[in-house]
Amino acid sequence: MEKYNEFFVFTLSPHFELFFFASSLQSTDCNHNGLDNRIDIAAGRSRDCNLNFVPDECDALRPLPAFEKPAKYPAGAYPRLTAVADLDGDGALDLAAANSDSDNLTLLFNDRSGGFKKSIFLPAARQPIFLSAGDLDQDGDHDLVSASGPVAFYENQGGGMFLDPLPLEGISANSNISIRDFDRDGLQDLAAISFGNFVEVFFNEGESSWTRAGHVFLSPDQGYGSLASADFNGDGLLDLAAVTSNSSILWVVINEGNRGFVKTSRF
Ligand SMILES: [Ca+2]
Ligand SMILES: [Ca+2]
Ligand SMILES: [Ca+2]
Ligand SMILES: [Ca+2]
Repeated sequence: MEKYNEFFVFTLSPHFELFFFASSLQSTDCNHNGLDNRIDIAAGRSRDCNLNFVPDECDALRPLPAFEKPAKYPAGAYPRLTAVADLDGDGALDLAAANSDSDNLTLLFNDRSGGFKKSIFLPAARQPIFLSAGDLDQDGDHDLVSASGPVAFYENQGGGMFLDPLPLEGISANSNISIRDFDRDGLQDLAAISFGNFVEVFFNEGESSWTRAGHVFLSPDQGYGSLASADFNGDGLLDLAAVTSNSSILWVVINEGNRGFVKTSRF
């Protein structure tokens, strides 16, 4: 399999930002027919196929977004998934990547001028593939968690300085890890797909203590998994959507409260 050892980061052209700035100042009668854009559309004088409240004839005049040439930053061997979070607490989003063949992480701190500072490398647990960011120890900064196989915790000491990986005993994952507060107790929990194709949720009890719950079997199809969390049924509790690489099914796993989850639908 082809390996990559560089990050490519695309940034929007400053001309695009200028365009948005200019467009915010322009008349709301973009086609100059004497009617405000919204009235124009509501009256049926103009069509608005993309529902952006701008007559389609004006959309056609808009330039397409332009991207600068990609910037390249060194990474380790076979970088896999990335996490995006403000790791050094300066208010700008940073990047981290899991390098599965060099057993390390690459950190790229945002230089706040459209680029990133020099790559920093951290030792990692064995063959990290998945990487997520979240404040697992409730001290206000984003920590990192890597998988697959053993799940490891990288404590942010502040300012983007991380401790060496600490295995999270009893937790394994064959997917990305969703870090959210699933039981709404103020502590960030972990959800992942296990090697047996179960959705597992590990509830954070504080002080590096975890309770395993939400043991929901997906299907016999093995393979890397991927999870996303959101409140799909609008009851205020975060639910999960799950897929595995050897299946063509998207599962929705509903959070029933009291740390209970149930598989409800497949697509
Ligand atoms: Ca930052
Ligand atoms: Ca933290
Ligand atoms: Ca929680
Ligand atoms: Ca819900």
